[in-house]
Amino acid sequence: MARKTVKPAPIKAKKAPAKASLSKNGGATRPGAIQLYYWPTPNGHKISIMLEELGLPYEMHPVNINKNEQFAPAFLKLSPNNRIPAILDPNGPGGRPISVFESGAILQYLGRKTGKFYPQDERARVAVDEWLIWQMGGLGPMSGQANHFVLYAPEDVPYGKKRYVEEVRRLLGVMNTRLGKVKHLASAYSIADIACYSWVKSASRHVPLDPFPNLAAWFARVGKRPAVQRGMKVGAELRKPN
Ligand SMILES: N[C@@H](CCC(=O)N[C@@H](CS)C(=O)NCC(=O)O)C(=O)O
Repeated sequence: MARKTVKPAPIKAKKAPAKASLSKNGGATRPGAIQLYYWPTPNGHKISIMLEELGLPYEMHPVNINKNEQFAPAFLKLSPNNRIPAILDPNGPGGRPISVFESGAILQYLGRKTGKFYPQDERARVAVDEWLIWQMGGLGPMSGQANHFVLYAPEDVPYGKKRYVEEVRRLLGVMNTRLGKVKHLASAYSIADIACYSWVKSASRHVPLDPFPNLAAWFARVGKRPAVQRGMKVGAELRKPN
């Protein structure tokens, strides 16, 4: 593992804004290290898993979304949608720095940069893109809404709970059917599997995986990968109460 957590974070919260600005290299302490702006959530885990899979040097900057740090002007320059994750790669195209927001775009960027987990063959790439976009537009947002209504909504909204939990169940069924035909979503292990893993884990809090044996087998198989285990642990300490 080539990760380092950089403290203090170069990001200041909305409520205590921002003399802080990001330097050209995003606050890198090691030359060339990818700067990961992150909180340990399912969307954050996609990128920590990918970086662990790639073995690239990276430095993690916590952006505490419980303290509104995602609204800090310095962070918005990297991630105008005020959401984690985002990365800054000091060695982007042409050897110049590049920042990327949106977890799907980050996975594709890192896949293209390294030639790993994102095949160049067009048919294989289309399959990866299909399941990646399926995760970005379906499994992620619907599981996020299910989490909201089941765990965090300030009032009990049975209709919201039912609507999103049932949609998550439907999506897990779609994945189960696919995984009855192929070992991984796009046949070979790819950024599509990386994108889905943390969201299936999250969804399994509301919808047990037992009725979906192909999905459960995939979840166990992917979860055994050492890089997935390391990626899921990145920043776990940040969640602990002070
Ligand atoms: N489509 C975005 C979604 C990112 C997202 O929703 N991130 C959450 C954490 S999982 C966040 O930053 N939430 C902060 C907020 O809601 O203000 C992506 O995939 O990068």
